[in-house]
Amino acid sequence: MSKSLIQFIIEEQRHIPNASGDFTGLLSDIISACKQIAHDVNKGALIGVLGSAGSENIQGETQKKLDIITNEVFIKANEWSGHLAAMASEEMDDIYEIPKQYPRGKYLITFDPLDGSSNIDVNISVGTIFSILRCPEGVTNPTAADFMQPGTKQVCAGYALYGPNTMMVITTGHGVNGFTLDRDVGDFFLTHPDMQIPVDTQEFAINMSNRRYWEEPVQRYIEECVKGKDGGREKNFNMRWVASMVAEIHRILTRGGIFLYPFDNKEAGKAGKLRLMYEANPMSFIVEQAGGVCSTGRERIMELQPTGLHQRVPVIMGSKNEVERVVGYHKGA
Ligand code: AHM
Ligand code: MG
Repeated sequence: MSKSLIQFIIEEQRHIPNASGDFTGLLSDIISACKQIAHDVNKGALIGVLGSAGSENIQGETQKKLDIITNEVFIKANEWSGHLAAMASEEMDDIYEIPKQYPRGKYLITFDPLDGSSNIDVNISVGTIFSILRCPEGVTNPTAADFMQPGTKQVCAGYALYGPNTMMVITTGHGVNGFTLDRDVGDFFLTHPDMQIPVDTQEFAINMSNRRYWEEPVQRYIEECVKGKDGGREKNFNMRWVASMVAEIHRILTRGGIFLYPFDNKEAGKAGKLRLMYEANPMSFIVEQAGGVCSTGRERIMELQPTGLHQRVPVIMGSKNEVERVVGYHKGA
């Protein structure tokens, strides 16, 4: 039988001097949350969780019932055990302080409890994304400012994908490993060791309906992909758009590809759609660890100094040679 996710993490932590077991405990709570979310997503209409909640989040997006339920599940699974000092979620305006009755720990977590939730009512894959940071030394009552750490400071990042199989894919900075949930046993087992993104690809993912809002370098790149061999490229391209970043990045980790949610001028003051702390940074950590490249077009995503919990950034990530080509176009190559 292959390794369980917890066995894998414990063995990985043995190589870290003075590891206290806190991190393993935290991962175990995250796994419990993802198993519960997998259950709720899987039952869907049977337990009455589909549809809109009739509220909006801080970003003005309509919340689904499951956005709220899964946010609550994630918090309840993680607040009690003393591993976290605070949490921040895409679905909450401010940081979540650990309630006074529980001990506070040395980690911070940011998460998107149900990414791609516009897909939930149509029974298409969704996911949970998380990123773990260290709480700054000596801080016992963290504020949002303590979360403003660049992606290079992440201790761990991962996602759960609720698709035909439920999977968890994680990195702690030593490669990327994928685990599949065996529902009969109730545990995740290593099924996709050392995931690697091929450097070349013939598959791109972008929401083409935003085309008129993109900047020139992205217009040029996508135009070339669409024209393929008839437009100056050496190969033809295929396109995919699930509208679930987790599913999209999982496909890229599995068979390569380039994913773009680039800068657009659709709405003043927004630099694209995806959020640095909940989506761009954790996915960048995973993609880079699998040999991919992640950029805004102008900077490496993980080197950005965050300025706000819900900050949006342009995202271009995936197979190295294609991402580097788009970055080159931004430099005027
Ligand atoms: P969400 O966190 O509100 O679900 O939004 C993020 C999702 C990503 O998973 C996906 O890549 C993107 O939004 C899809 O956007 P669009 O609706 O433009 O296709
Ligand atoms: Mg999201």
